[in-house]
Amino acid sequence: MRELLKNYINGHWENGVTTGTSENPSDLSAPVAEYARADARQAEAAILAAVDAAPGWAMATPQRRADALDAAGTELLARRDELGALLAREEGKTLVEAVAEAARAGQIFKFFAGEALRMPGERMASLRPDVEVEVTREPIGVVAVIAPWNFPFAIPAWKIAPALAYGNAVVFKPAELVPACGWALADILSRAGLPAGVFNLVNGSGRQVGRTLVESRLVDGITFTGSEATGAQVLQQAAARGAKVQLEMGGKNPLVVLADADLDRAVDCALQGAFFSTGQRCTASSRLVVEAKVHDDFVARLRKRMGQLQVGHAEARGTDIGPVVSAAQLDQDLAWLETARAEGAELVCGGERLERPTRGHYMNPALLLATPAQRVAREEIFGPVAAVLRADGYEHALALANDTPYGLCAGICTTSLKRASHFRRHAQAGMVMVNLPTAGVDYHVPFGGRKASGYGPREQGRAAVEFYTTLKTAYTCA
Ligand code: TXE
Repeated sequence: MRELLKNYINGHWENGVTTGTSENPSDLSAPVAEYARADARQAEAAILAAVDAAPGWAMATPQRRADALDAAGTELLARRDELGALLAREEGKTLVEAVAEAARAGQIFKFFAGEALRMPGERMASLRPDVEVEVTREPIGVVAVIAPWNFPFAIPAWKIAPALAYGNAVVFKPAELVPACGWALADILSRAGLPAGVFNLVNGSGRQVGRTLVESRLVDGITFTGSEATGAQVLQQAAARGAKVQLEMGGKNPLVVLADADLDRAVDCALQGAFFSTGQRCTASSRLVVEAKVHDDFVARLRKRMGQLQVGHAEARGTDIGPVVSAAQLDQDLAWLETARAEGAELVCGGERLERPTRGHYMNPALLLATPAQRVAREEIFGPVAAVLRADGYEHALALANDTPYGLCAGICTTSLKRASHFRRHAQAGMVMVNLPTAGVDYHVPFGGRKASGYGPREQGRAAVEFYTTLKTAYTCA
């Protein structure tokens, strides 16, 4: 019998109310782990543990916080290969991508270990004589971390690390498809020198565990990444009780390709941005807006490169694109291709379910020629599917790029400094890329979007301080 992966509540490993199995999307005959599923009562116990631990952690010295985060970062980095293999097995991204993500999570903990020592503040002269004003930041208290499945190490890391660095206690709920990665992170944090209750893990359903975290009056802040529909519910419930909330909900990110672009580079950006990580990235380049003069050439070159991609087992050498994460997600991706056909979009290539030596959720990346009003050009698919839109010229391309309810990331491929600068200023997105894929970001700068892509302060980098702290203005008369 394999070890049951347990929940971590108040410094103890606990069984759940039921158990679940975590699947391997590359090989359905080789499940990843059995794990303990918590219910609402256990989620409440984790919240109470965090409430008890929060004041002590808030007053812990910056050095103590930094040391704990540094220890977690060191272990993540040292074990990147093994953790990457676990991530590839459970989520299906390739080994190369998965090892890089495990390392990224380690680097994020290291970054916030440093930030723990740099809690910002200001001291000013008052408008009144003999009075001084001091503006400081304090932790918000108990933070619920509700995470998605597509980056099971990096996204929890960029939420948990700043929460702890700035003195908050955490209750972490991973997505149901990736409980073993969530457990591995908790296992590392359980050895990092945190007092009991400062960090808690509860695996379980969104409806029970997630909802309990969102509705509890004892939770001061909720940081969520996931679908727009769930995000909207989280926002409503959190707002109803006045909790602080931060949401990241995906995108339909345009990559504009102008006629003056280095076309090979543009094709690289599109290939990497749209299809790597099986297209399961909120920053995926899912709308390719191509100037008419190079449209056909670009599509032909991209199609050729797509034909060379190896779709296969996430852990196999030479695999470029791993499987889709789950049966439901694969069905959803294939249903989108039906919608595309019904709407009149033209399938250039791909889009078939694939058989491989092991039974898994394999799919050939798909390229569509679409028009702006079609749903495949407007809604997030979250799979290896990209839609090409034809633009008459730069102004039209910019208008198409901005014609979306989302605003996470926007990219442009051009050799014109003038166009690149104009696009940087006028793209309605939280992040802009020039001659780069829309996916692939640094961890020391803000991450997040506008419009339907996000709500609340930005994540990552120094901007993270905004969500995880609250300001205090103190006046002192000598
Ligand atoms: O997301 P959910 P799912 C998109 C993508 C995908 C779709 C569904 O299109 O096909 O969302 O994926 C928890 N109260 N993205 O079902 O439901 C849930 O358990 C509190 C885009 O995984 O939004 C999980 O931990 N929590 C995306 C987290 O919320 C609840 C990344 C996200 O789950 C809850 C992932 C509730 N009522 C999916 N219901 C991106 N933006 O990158 C669920 N949860």
